[in-house]
Amino acid sequence: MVSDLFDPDRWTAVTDEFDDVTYHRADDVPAVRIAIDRPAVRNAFRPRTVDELYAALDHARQQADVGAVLLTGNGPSPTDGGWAFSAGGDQSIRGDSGYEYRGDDGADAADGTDADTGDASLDADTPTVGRLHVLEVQRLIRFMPKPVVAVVPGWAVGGGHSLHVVCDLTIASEEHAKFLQTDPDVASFDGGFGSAYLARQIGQKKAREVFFLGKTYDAAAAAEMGMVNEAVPHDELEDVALDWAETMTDKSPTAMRMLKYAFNLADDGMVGQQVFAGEATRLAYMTDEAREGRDAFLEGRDPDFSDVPWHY
Ligand code: S0N
Repeated sequence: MVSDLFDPDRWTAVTDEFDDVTYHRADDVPAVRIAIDRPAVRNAFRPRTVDELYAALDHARQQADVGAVLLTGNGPSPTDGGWAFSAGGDQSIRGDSGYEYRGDDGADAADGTDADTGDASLDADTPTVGRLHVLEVQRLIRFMPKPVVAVVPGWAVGGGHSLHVVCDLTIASEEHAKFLQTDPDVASFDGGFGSAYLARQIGQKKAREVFFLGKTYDAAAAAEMGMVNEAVPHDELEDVALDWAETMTDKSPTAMRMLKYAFNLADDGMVGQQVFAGEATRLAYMTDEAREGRDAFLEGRDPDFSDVPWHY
């Protein structure tokens, strides 16, 4: 079962090759749903989960006919019925230098490869360096040229909280969503988007409160603070999220892309400029002026830009 909130009549699986993530495409909206599928541990992510999230998000990024991504967590928990977006990094496999592949569940596959990675070079005797590669997922969400909506049915905690922060929009369950930063409790700290970008959203005092006091906020409080766009009844969560996707994907793809990068630009420094400028260059390549520059080079002649107006 994917999720009690998931309507199987509206979605088709893109792949069933993942273990920790489900990935579906909507039948009537150009949107995808990517969900962490470890509800028994509040959708905490292990390295495999992060790899699969990255693969699904990167696939969605490259689909020219997909205009919005819904990122969520499946539920409820088979153990106690609890709901979660994600409780962050799986503490049971956190090593001394990060989230290590080695020994993440202690199991090797029958063919001798690591059961969690499928990588023959990573076995229990191979020293590994931990990676915080969830940051690569954060960057993919940040730079993806289409909106990503965090659909929060329950707990968003630690690195799971950071994931919702970096998404373009957040919609949350009125009854079950809870937002909590435990990073300083487990000697972890997201000094990037999870904290600094959160401060952009809710202000410095409130962001410091989230991390320094570690209070739990419900969806209404999180919406009041400005880190959640809307709190909706639990049973309607995914329907409303899909409505949002439909609304956004009816709009101009170019305008949506340029707006996302424009919103990012002020906070992303030279990288933000690079991403925004890359899109400007892509648009410029579509003009007669660019075609003339290219053709003149290929034809070994001087370019003739005399017909190109100097816009004012
Ligand atoms: C989520 C909490 C508050 C839920 O409490 P609740 O409802 O009482 O349920 P529990 O009984 O506690 O949990 C149910 C089962 O789920 C397991 N579980 C929950 N969270 C995790 C987890 N993170 N890892 C492993 N297992 C988890 C419980 O153990 C329980 O299992 P059973 O039934 O077998 O006992 C509560 O569970 C809680 O506080 N969880 C821990 C939250 C936490 O501290 N997360 C880690 C925070 N740190 C990170 O996420 C890493 C940071 C990181 O990735 C990063 C680093 C650098 C830069 C950026 C980042 C980034 O944040 O992205």
